[in-house]
Amino acid sequence: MRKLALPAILIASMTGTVSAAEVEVLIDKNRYEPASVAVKAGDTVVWRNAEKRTSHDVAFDDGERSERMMPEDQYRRTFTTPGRYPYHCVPHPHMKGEVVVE
Ligand SMILES: [Cu+2]
Repeated sequence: MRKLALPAILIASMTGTVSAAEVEVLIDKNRYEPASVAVKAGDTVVWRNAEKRTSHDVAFDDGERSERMMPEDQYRRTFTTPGRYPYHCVPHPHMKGEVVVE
């Protein structure tokens, strides 16, 4: 049986060492879960509103802010600069979370 050569692009994707990760934060019962996540520079954090009927948002101290998220809505932010990124929910100020980028 003749052996087929793999396309170069497939080999590159199999051996690539640069792999940005995606980390999920659920929003449920008026909490971010987990409230604190640690990621590496280049990673993306995805917030998903898992409530049945409550809308939330994600508002960072640095000014970045999601749209109002209805149930099942998602918001994603990619972090390229190391640091601490605290955030809260504007309609529910007691809801707080933090992303630590290493
Ligand atoms: Cu909220």
